[in-house]
Amino acid sequence: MRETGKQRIIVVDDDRAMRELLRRQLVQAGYDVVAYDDGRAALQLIAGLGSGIILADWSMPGMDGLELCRAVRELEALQTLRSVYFILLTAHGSKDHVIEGLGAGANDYLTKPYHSGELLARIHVGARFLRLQDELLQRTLEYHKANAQLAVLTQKLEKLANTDALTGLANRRRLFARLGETWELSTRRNYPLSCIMLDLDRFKGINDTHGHDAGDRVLCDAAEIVRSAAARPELCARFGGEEFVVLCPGAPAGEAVVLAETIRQAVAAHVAVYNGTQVGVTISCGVAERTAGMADADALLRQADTALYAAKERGRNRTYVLGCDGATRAAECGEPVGNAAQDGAVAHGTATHQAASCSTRAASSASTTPTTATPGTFGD
Ligand code: GH3
Ligand code: MG
Ligand code: MG
Repeated sequence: MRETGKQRIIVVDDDRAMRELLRRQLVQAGYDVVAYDDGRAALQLIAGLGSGIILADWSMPGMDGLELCRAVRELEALQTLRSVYFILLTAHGSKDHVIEGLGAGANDYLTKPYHSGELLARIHVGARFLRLQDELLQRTLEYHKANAQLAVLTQKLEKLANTDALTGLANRRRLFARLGETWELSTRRNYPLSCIMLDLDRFKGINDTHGHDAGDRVLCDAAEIVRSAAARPELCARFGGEEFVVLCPGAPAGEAVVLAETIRQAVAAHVAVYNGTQVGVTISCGVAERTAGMADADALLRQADTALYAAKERGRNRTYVLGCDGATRAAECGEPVGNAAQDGAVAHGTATHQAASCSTRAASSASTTPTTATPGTFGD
C-alpha cells in the first residue's frame, strides 16, 4: 500500500501492448501501477517496497515470471520481503502449467486472453489478502510489545514481592523460600548449613532518643553492612523489625561465627549520620548449624534465635553459637569488641568520630576474613 492509500501493483510483461493495456485498466480501477518488461527490475522494486501485488507474465527474456516468483518467495523466507501477492498471467493454459506456476509460489493464475472483470476481482482478493496480513503483523508486533512489557512488570513485581522496602534486603517471604531450598540441598547432599540471626541492640532507645527516621537510617546502614560482608548478598534478609538473618549454605558453624563476628565488628565500628547527629549501634548474633537430628528448617532458625537470645542475655554486642549438645556458648573466634559502655545503642554526639562508609568497611573486613566456603551446587 502506498502513502496515497492506493494499492500498488507491479505489472511485468515483455509485451509492450499488454503492459499498457494492463496499466490502463488497473489505473482506471484505482490502483497505483508500475510496469516493467523484465523480472529483475520488478524484483528490485519489490525488494525495496517490502510488500505488494505482482502481476507477471510467465515467458519473458531475462528473468521470466516463474524465476521471479521463486526469487520473491526466497526473499520472503529470508524475511527480506514482508508479503507479496503473486499472480501469473500467461498464455500457458494447460493444467501442468497451472500446477507448475502455483508450485513455484504463485498465489493465483490467470490465462491470456483474460477477462478484465475477473482480473480485477482477483486483484481485489490479493489486496484484501495483503491488508489482512498487514493487520496480523501489526497485531503480532503489539502482542510481542505487550508481552515484553508484561515480562518487565512481572520481574519488577517479583522483586517487590521479595524485597524489604526499607533496607532493600530480601524480605521474610524470600528468606523462607531460600531457606527451604538451601535446607533441601543441605540435607540431600549432606552439606553443612548454618544460619546467623542478628538483632540490633537496644534499638528502641535510638528511636526514642533520635526519632524514628534516625532509627531507619541506622537500620539501613546495618543492613548495608550485612549485605556487603556476606559472601552472597542474596542470602541476607530482614527477618522483621531490627532483626536480620544470614544463611550460610556450605558453612559449618565455625565459619558462620567468623562471618557473624565480621558483621558485628563492622556494625560496632560504624557510625550512622542523621541530620548531623552521629548515631552508633551494636548488634548481637546467634549462630546455629543444621544437625542430622534437626526436624526442619524452622528448627534451624529457632536454634539461631536461641543463640541470639543467649547473646542478649550475656550482655549484647557479642556472638553466641548453639552447639550440637544444644548448649549455647560464646563464639570462640575472638572477644567481642564492645564493652559495657558500648553495649547497646550508643549516641555519638561529637563530630570527631569518623564515619566510614559501611560498604567499604564491611567489604574490607569480609575480604580479610574467610566467610562461607559455598559448594557450587548451592543457590542460584
Ligand atoms: P534488644 O537489645 O533487646 O533487642 O532491644 P531493642 O530495643 O532493640 O528491642 P525491642 O524489641 O524492645 O525494640 C525494637 C524496636 O525496633 C521497636 C520498634 O519500634 C523498632 N523498629 C522495628 N522496626 C522498625 C523500623 O522499620 N524502623 C524503625 N525506626 N524502628 C523500628
Ligand atoms: Mg533489638
Ligand atoms: Mg528485635
